[in-house]
Amino acid sequence: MGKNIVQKILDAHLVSGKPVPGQEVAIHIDQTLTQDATGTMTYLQFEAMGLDAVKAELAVSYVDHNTIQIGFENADDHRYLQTVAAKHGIVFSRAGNGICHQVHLERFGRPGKTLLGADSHTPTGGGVGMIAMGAGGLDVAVAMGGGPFYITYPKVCLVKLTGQLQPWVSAKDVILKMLEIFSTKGNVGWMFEYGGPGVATLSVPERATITNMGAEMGVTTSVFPSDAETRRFLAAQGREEQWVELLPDPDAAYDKIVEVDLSALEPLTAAPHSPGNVIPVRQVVGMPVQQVAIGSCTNSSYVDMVRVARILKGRRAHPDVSFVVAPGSRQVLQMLAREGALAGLLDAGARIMESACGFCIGNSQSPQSGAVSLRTNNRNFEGRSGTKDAQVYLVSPETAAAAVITGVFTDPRDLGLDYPQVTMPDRFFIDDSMFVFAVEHPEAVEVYRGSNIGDPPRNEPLPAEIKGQATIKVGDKITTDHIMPAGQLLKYRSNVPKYATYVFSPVDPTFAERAAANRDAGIHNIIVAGESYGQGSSREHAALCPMYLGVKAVIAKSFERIHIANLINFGIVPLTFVDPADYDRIQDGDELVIPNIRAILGEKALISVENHTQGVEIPVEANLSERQVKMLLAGGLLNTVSQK
Ligand code: MIC
Ligand code: SF4
Repeated sequence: MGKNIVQKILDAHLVSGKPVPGQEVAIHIDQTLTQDATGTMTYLQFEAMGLDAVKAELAVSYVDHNTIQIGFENADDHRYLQTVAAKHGIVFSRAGNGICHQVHLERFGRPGKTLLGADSHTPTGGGVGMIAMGAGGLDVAVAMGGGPFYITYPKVCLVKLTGQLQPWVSAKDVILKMLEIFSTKGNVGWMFEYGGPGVATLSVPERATITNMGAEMGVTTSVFPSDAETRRFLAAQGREEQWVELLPDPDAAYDKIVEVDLSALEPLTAAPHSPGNVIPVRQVVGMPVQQVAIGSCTNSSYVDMVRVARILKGRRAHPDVSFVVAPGSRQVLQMLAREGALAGLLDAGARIMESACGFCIGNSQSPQSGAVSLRTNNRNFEGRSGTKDAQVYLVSPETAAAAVITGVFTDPRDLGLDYPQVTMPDRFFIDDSMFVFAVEHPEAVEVYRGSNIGDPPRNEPLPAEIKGQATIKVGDKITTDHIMPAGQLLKYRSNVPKYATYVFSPVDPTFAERAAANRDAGIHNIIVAGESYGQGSSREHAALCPMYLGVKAVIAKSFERIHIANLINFGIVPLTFVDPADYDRIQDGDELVIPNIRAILGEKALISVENHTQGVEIPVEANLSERQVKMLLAGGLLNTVSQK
């Protein structure tokens, strides 16, 4: 039988394992990327593992998250990143060059290749026909050193696109429609492959908007074919020779097929506080809006920005709306500046931000209390904007621009304007001077370590039994932003003891102190959670910092892919309730014992959790590969790699 695109790329990169859905396989990684917020820990771990030169074809280190630089911490981290990159042969993308996913797509994304990134939106690269996946920094460090990446061989869903987008409806509405269909949970173990006649109507940046937000559904990644449109994009980026055609075989099979008629879509929005709360814009028309923020790795391409500029041409931002624009890359910003669209945005009253993550990660532009904020980014988790009671709605650039003019939620089709026809240019403005490529004498480079940078902490081997407390019990869909918030705290990413004092602070500000006290008294901490634990970001700090506080196990109804891998990488045992109803048989603070865990972990048998407070025994299971069991016994990946 023929192969689909996912199978073609994965099978060409298979290192070991059987390409059967549900089985663990090892995949060779061609390219890696990191950003500064995950990057410092990635490279510290790369160094701690004793890995020397980079073996991946290409490794790029971006600085895009922590560019606020209030205090010395961010700038010190940037210097560490630049020097460690120079020493090991990593391409360094300087602050100001743009958001990692946007820039990587522009300058390095290649059809048919694999990309592993220490950021959950790495699947943006699927827009150009690569298998691009997010992972924790430790996994990226291993891949940089030439080691394989382990995934569950995916089930593949074909998303058959038909028809054509109508004026004022754009790629963001396609992915919001997908989120309406699939929601943010229950998709672990799947990859999405886009196909059908509608594909040819979408440019690569539009495709990238769609694959970017696949992350919100929890799929491992999403991929588009590499076709004539892909070739046109690469040619416009001066890289046509890197094009290869990549289509499914005519008799390719899929585990599921869904059809989305592009012609039938309308402007959509994800209402607070989940990207899965999708409703039509027309349901909220008229709601006053206090902030509009356009940018992020989802919607900050040249076409997105020019379209907004054209819609706003000759118009002004409503006086009640704070209007923020962050072009996704220096390339986009330079083109806007050279072609005059930037002046148009300024005329309209835009507050132009650096080409960086900025408002998306809540480290700037927090809206006023209780504000309705329309944003073109991909996540609207409660408090992520930096304002706990803000109401963040995720929208397309068109819907965002409409609200800038009117000051209220507006279906852009009701503006009564002609839809500005903006197409991808035949040639982008290319200037790679903000990259630092290989230096001449890497051995002579001295790695700079500011006082904010500490050694990555290591776990101890798994104890014979876990004996402690349900230190916290949380509900469904707990995101890594709940576990380890970012925003203003981002500057502590390289300083685990400090950052760890904020674990679970949005949910229970007493957690970190209680957990540390337990740890110091020899009491193990156990987290109890509902469905889909660990949604969202790839940040390994959501496992690393709890590990530092003495968390030994998480018992949940279900886990998200990247987070469960991070827990195992740091030696925290992920356990799943056999009967989800047993979640109700553990209360906050209960005394729990998991006897003999070390001996039975690899036996694929049921594991019993004794709840001494309630006097019950609860069966749980650990679905682990042999490799994962070894890692947990050793107390994490860092210990197993160093043992080798
Ligand atoms: C995010 O969008 O949540 C982030 C910030 O980019 C994270 C990475 C991080 O926490 O550093 C992600 O998506 O993985
Ligand atoms: Fe940056 Fe936001 Fe994209 Fe994360 S989702 S990489 S914070 S722009």
